[in-house]
Amino acid sequence: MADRRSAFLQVYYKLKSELLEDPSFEFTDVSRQWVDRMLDYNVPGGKLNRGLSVIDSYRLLKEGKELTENEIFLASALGWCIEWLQAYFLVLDDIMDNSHTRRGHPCWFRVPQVGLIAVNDGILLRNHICRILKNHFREKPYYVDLLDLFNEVEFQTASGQMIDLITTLEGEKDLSKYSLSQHRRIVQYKTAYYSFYLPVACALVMSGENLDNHIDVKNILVDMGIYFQVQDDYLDCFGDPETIGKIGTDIEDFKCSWLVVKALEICNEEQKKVLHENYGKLDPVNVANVKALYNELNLKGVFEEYESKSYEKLITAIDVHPSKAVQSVLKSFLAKIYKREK
Ligand code: DMA
Ligand code: MG
Ligand code: MG
Ligand code: MG
Repeated sequence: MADRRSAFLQVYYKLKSELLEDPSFEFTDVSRQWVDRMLDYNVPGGKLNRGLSVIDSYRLLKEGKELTENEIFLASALGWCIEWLQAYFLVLDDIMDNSHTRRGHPCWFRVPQVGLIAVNDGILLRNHICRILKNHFREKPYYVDLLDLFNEVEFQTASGQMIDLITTLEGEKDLSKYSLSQHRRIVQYKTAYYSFYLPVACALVMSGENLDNHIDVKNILVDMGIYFQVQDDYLDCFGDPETIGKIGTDIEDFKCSWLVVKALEICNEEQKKVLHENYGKLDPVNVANVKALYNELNLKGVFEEYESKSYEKLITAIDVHPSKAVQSVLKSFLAKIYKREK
């Protein structure tokens, strides 16, 4: 396990050094150092689940055939493209969500001297994906499919971020618009495609598969991604900041979180009033009132029930898939996130 991670990280250093010598730009020492530090700060410090999943999935799709060194390198490079995509979205997400910490450190835009330069760094991170794909996949018959896949998924994610943000708009703070279907729509787009579908889709494309023939796999992965974001919403309030590496802001930000949707669903009129009066305010007293209400409603218990139900549903859906290799890909993915605490 530690070995896989360090082999994967070696590929990160190779890709980074190529980007720092990109012939299309005349780097100075200062600009090269900026990008170097920006990448180390934002790209490799997460769980790396998405990136490593490309290699795992590719291996499972090859059904026991030994992978060549080159295949491992290419799958790793695609894995890193997803980690780069994630870094790009997170750098910008933390600005928009007014977050404080990420992966146990201050958010990039909170680092002295960075500030809103982080916006352009986000754009650079996004551009690096195309540079990496061009450097290593340009001659492959599936190059266009990869570019198309990344473009599609980026569009879906950015659109999800948009609806996540516009549902919280000031001046029309109205909790009655928050429903499970609205929540589902937001998280399907902002999280599920890039976090779950994309790693497996990369492995499928590399194996020469046509993605149009794998809509059933996509549907299961999207459901898994929705479950994953419900966990994220839960951990935002109930997780340990030391473990998850970030301090929750969903209550302050008036987010359409799974927790508030569930609270609205089961609360009485009096409790609803408490929610309306306290949700979406920066004052810690208001935040504490919302959390007290969540405890009163036993949202932990409601979540645990949702968690085991989702798990069973996903396993049932996976078990009817005709391919054993695809089943293992999906089950290994699910095992990584079931009952996660970070
Ligand atoms: C994040 O949703 C989605 C993307 C595309 C980064 P979020 O704001 O709930 O994520 P986090 O809790 O990590 O800030
Ligand atoms: Mg956020
Ligand atoms: Mg967000
Ligand atoms: Mg969150």
